[in-house]
Amino acid sequence: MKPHRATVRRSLTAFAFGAALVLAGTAQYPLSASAAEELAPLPVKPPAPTLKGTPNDLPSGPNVEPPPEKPLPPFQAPKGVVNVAAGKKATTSVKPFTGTLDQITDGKKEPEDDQVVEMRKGRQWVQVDLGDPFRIYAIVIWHDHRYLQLFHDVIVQLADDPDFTQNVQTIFNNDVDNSVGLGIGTDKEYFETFQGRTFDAKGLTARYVRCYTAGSSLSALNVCQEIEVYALPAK
Ligand SMILES: [Ca+2]
Repeated sequence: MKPHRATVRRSLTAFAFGAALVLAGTAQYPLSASAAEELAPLPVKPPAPTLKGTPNDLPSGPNVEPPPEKPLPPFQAPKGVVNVAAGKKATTSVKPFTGTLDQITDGKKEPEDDQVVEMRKGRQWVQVDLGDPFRIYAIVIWHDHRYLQLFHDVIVQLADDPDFTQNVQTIFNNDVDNSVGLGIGTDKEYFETFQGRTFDAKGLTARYVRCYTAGSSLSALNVCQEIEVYALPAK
């Protein structure tokens, strides 16, 4: 008995669909990066560079990156990421004595004295509550680019709770002697320019972002101008 014409058509359709799946399967990995998450330069609006110039006696050493001679190339992140930290609530380990907490996420990071939030010396942190969990690809932090300097014990962490006890993930740590007590860091100290510093968060999901510092090569005080968090909604 001959198969009904509709049955043949269905079989052919099923075969074609199956073949398409096989083809898609073989190309899955290159496609997932380019189609699902096509990369684009991070949409950062950098501030103006400082006019104060480069000092002659900059610190150096095996754990110090030399200052960049030209602007760094833009960080590549999935197309569509936005700064989800803009206008969000910031908190600090100690009340700032200069500036206010809303300045951490107000979008302003020019090399001007009234755009730097200052806290007392010691190990301090600045934290942003994104309000919801996000898939975070990049965190850009400007501590203080008025003067070229190294910030000590820079540790950038993500977590699910404001006390940093749940799902804590460290994405940068240059505390090489574990003076902060969060583990030995293997990242280098870096000179901060007008580009701030971009930390690769690799698409990790979190609601809270925290950054520690313990002074800089110029001052024992702790400072922060802006924290930007480029992310997509959590899946
Ligand atoms: Ca600011």
